[in-house]
Formats: sequence, C-alpha cells, structure tokens
Amino acid sequence: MAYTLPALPYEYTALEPCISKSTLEFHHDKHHAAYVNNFNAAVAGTELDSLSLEDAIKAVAGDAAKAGIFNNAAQAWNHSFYWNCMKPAGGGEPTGALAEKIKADFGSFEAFADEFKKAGATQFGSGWAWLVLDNGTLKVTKTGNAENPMTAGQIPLLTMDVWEHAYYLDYQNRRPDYITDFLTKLVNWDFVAANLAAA
Ligand code: MN3
Repeated sequence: MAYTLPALPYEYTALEPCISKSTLEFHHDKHHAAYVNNFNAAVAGTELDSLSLEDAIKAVAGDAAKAGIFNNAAQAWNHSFYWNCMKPAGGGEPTGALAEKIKADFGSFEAFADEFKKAGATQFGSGWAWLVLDNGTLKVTKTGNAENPMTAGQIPLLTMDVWEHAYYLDYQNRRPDYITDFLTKLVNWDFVAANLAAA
C-alpha cells in the first residue's frame, strides 16, 4: 500500500514573494517526493507497508536499525504537514479558541512568536520548529533532522521547516528573515486552530 505524495494545497506561485515557485518546485517535487519514494521502497513487502505513515513513524522511532525508514517516513509526514501550515496571505495573529489558548499558555501572542522565532533560529543545522500540545499545554519545541514531537507523545499543531532547502534560494543565509516572513505572512492559523480543536 504505497504512500502517495500529496499535491501542494496551493499553486507553486501562491507563496511568492516570500517562497518562490522555484523553491516549492525543488522542495515539493524533489525533496518531499524523494522521502516518499524512499519510504515506499524501504517498506515494500514488510509489515510496515500496511501501517499508516503516522503508525509507521511511531513503530520505528528509536530503532537504530530502522533509522533510514524513520527518517524518510517522518520527513514525508513533516512536509505534508508543513505545506498545510502555510497559505497565501497568511500570517498575522490567530483568533478564537487558539488565540485564547496561546495567551493562556504563553502570556501573549508576542511571547509565543518570540519563542517560536528563537526555536527556529537556534536549531543548529537541519530541523524543524514546532507548536505542540503537550499534556494539554501549548509548547514551542524544535527537533533535529527528521525528528517529530509525536514520538515524544506531543501533538503537532504547527511546524516550520528550517532545513536550508526550505529557504536558501530565496533568503540565502538569512534564516531569521525567512522565519519572520513565515510568521507574519505565511502561517495558516485556520489549519493550526483545526489541529487544536481535533487534539
Ligand atoms: Mn524540507
């Protein structure tokens, strides 16, 4: 039961000028596609083939002998999630229950934003910044390479890819500028709110 590469939820030009068509073509059609293809090839004919991507990730997490499967499965999941975390003319601040929860758990939206920016900027090398629900409390966290907080029992609500391939064509070494644009112009708060409501 091969896992299929999901199409981008918007046009390749939809996130310009922040994230270019060229970045999305390489990032989705090459990087994300490779993770999906590698995962499918690795699990074909094994018991992992019948599992959902999420269950496969949890099944092999921490198993050094299956690190290759974990990395490709988690990267396939992380990228699908990341595409949905952005939208054209996104960003700004959330409203409703999500806004209230952020204020309750971080003190203010600005305090959340500062923590999220810091997580993205200080992730050394490749990885991800996250907003998660951890035992009922919102937290900001960061993970290296393919790691996903769901393996620690946390529920991902928002993620930002800080691998260089996510921003280098558009921002070169200016990761902080990519992060600022992500928060102010790209975040799809409706998706994050739906994740919180479903958690
Ligand atoms: Mn990526």
